[in-house]
Amino acid sequence: MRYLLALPGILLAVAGAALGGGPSGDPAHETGVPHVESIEPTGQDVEVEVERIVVEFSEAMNTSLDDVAQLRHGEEVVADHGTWNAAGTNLTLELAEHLEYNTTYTVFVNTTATNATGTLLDGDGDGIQEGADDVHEATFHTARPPPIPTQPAPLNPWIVLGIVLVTLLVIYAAVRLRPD
Ligand SMILES: [Ca+2]
Repeated sequence: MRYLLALPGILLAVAGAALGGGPSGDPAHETGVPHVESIEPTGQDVEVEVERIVVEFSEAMNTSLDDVAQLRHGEEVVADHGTWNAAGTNLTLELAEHLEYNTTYTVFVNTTATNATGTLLDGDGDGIQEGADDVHEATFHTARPPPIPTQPAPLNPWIVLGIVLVTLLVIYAAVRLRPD
């Protein structure tokens, strides 16, 4: 009986070990090979009023390069003005205008991006430098347009006329049938 009572606990312990006991999923990144840490915004329902895209790199980058990252809508490049933080790790793309509703945008980080010492970007973050194949891209989707407030439906003139006629008939009948 004691063993039976202990069984659920043993099963939980075994399941816990199976789920959590493996090696942690984050591959060790080679130091000195830059990769993209994060890109904001991300996900669905991004506000179209978003003013900037921020690309965070794992280390100080060569900030003198042009077009390190671009925001694209299909083949079209969205106009922006790129600025780096003092540490050279964050590239901010200030957008010239609002985005479109319900649209997928892609942030491309060019394979020509290098860190401050000239090492090319490991775009897919697998720790291996693969040259022109090592592109990094991330997508997000903008929110749907807000619903247009619906006007109350105008009254059908035939229904209005019908109501008026019926009312007049009722009044007429009431007057005619009134006992003297
Ligand atoms: Ca790679």
